[in-house]
Amino acid sequence: APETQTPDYDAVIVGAGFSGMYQLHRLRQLGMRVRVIEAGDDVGGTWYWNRYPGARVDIESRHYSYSFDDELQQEWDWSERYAAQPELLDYARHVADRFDLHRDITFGTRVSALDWQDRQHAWTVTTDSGERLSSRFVILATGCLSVPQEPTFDGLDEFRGEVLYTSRWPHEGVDLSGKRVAVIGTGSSGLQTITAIAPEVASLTVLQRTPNFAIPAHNHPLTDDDRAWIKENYPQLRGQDFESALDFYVDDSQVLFAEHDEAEIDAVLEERWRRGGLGYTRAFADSLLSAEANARLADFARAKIRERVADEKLAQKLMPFDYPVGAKRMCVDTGYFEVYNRDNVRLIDIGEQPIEGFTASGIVVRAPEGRGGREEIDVDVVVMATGFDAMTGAVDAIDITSDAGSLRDKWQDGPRTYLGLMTADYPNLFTITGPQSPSVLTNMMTSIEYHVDFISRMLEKMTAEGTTQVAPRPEAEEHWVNLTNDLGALTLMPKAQSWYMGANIPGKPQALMPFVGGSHVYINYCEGIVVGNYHGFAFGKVS
Ligand code: NA7
Repeated sequence: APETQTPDYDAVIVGAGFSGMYQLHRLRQLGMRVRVIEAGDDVGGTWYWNRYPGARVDIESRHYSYSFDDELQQEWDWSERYAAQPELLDYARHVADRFDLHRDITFGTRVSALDWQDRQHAWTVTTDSGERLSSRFVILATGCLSVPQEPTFDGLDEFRGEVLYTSRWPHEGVDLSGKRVAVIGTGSSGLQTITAIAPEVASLTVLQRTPNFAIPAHNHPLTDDDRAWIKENYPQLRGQDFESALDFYVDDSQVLFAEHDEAEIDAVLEERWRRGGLGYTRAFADSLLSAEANARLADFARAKIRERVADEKLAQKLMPFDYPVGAKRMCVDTGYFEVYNRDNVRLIDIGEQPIEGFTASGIVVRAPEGRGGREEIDVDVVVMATGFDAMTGAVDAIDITSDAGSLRDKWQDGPRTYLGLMTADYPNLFTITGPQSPSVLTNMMTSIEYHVDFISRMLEKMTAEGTTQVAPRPEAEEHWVNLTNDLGALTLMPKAQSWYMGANIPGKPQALMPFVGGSHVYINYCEGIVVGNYHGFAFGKVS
């Protein structure tokens, strides 16, 4: 083909979750020719795949929903304070119908490779169905928690029961009632699954590697009055979200721990606990900076576990001691700890009783201390709630190449980006909520909308100017990488073996992946860059 040929598309978007859907809508508004390629058979991303029992968003729906269209937010009724997965999937489908998105989405197809053609200023996009197409821009809307971690265990292949992953839950046909079930993993997915299934299964064995902090959700159905209030106040609520450190308003404290007198501290924490949810760590301005402040938050949360679990030894096992609150993703629960007061539920701390492997009929763990030998736990179903290759996993899953070589090689010691949006030497390639942006610490919806708008504004400017290529300048990227790492090092975040650090994936480089300076700071920084005529980005034209 002649080298001056116009690419097939102006933009290819990878993924039709909440990022890809909104990005498609925005680029259509600019009159661009867009194709979305989605691995699943429907829209919804996270909420398409993660259908396990009890799956629910842990940020209130009035924050965790699109703000970009007032009619959309006025017409949609949330049934609960925190929407459950089926309702979120319905919402995604509603948005797709409302904006007629389906016609530009290819479902059931994965992008396997992206190769930059420097002379044409276009990407060659290869899919797993063998299709090849060319596109001026590629936008990875592939999600931060979308590539499951599937740990291997000795003998797993021999196990004759069912193995289910929370992250790839079957669309139908699962009935756990009356079955003997084991759950491996006690992150958000594990906690939600355990809480939901405990009352219906015959027996539930929870295999816990690391206990988690969980803050009550205080979920409840919304009344008509609640909904009317939310709809009336959306303009103000959304405005507050975009100005908040977490991209959802939780009344961030501006007061340092040391500025409180002793009597106030418990009252402050009790008040945060009463409100519930992820705003707990915003109780002090320095909760994630001061070890002393953090220790107090941790003590308080542990005391709550003690109150909720009847057996003191069991409560002790459920308490996190080894890492700061917030340095691993906190969970938001609806009766999790109380589950352990049930007769049909057993906790196995795999620090004490490591998993030795599987047999045809169950899991083998080391026997409890003092007893020697091994113990076999017979189960019908094993649920793996073992997490994801976070932030970089979905980017690295695609073979991305340019004249500079492979992006996997460039990122082998950890991600290198400018603003979490682009990476030097790979022009016209964007990551929505990419590594080194604040996203996984924030309300994804707001973070997504900000990134989509940023990208769309940039492409609009390029179209107006007739430029065909953009990439970060290496020195701008270097600066951003250093800034992100330096900020991270000031916090308590590196003190946990977390997926934020890449620590959950064997062999993954250890680097704090999110930008921890707060979303409000990040947005202001990015807006400064826009005002500075996209400082740090270099634009070019096909010659
Ligand atoms: P998470 O938070 O990564 O949780 C995964 C859990 O699985 C966690 O408790 C892990 O223990 C455990 N795990 C992982 N691998 C193993 C092996 N090999 N053996 C035993 N236990 C293991 O994922 P989730 O899906 O729960 O939540 C992801 C995000 O979704 C969440 O943070 C919210 O943002 C929503 P570990 O802590 O690594 O010791």
